[in-house]
Amino acid sequence: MPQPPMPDLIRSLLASTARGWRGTQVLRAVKAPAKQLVVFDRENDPECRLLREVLTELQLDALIQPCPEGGRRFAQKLPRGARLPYLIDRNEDARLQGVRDCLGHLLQHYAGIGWARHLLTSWPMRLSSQLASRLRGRQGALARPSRSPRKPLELYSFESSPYSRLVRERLCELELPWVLRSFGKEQLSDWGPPNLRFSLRPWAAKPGGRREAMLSDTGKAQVPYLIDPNQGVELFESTEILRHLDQYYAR
Ligand SMILES: N[C@@H](CCC(=O)N[C@@H](CS)C(=O)NCC(=O)O)C(=O)O
Repeated sequence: MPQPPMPDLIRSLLASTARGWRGTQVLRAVKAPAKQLVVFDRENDPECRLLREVLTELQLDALIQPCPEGGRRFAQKLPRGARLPYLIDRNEDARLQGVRDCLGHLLQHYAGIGWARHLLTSWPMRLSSQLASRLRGRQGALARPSRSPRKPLELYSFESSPYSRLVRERLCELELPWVLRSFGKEQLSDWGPPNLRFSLRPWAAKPGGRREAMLSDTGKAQVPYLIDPNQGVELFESTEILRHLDQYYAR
């Protein structure tokens, strides 16, 4: 299977390393809200990254509405001058902007640890997230001409996944709405690539977990995994997913 260009992959790996691989492990799988969370997001924005890391760590799904620089598709739905990330939580009738308020809301309402937002938005967090953004350059930051899909796409991903980041960047540049299916590691033996788990024993998915469900549906537990209901396809490999997005949605 063709791999993404090595320099690109290495810079993605370094970006995750700059963040200490936050957004990898599910720290507390919280109860899914009845109504889907909506996040207006820019993939390469340092503050948006801090919010997405917490989505992975709480195993929360969300509809992502990308707002790259120069993009209008979703940005025009925001109130004038609103800051990213921008979170809509219809369960609590809440609209929050900026990472402190968005994180405070998620951590308080879904995990009961609102106080943690001070830690998670402290200057070392912000600085290392800025470094991660620098390492990715302008990827995932600028809008490119695209066709709007009829239905949102669906992507299984966890925040630090170096391969999934490449796909998320393209979704952002093309302003394609997508539902994040949070696929953080559910146990220590999930760490590592799909064919080389960092575990001495034969790997088994966590019973009742998301890897177990994906394995039984598709025969694999791997991300990125894209479902495109508009084209009726389900794809696993990052290079194939990027090709698909360019073919059907880039202008
Ligand atoms: N060749 C694949 C590699 C994908 C890959 O290694 N994904 C890792 C995460 S970055 C994975 O699925 N690990 C197993 C897991 O998380 O359970 C691609 O280009 O998409």
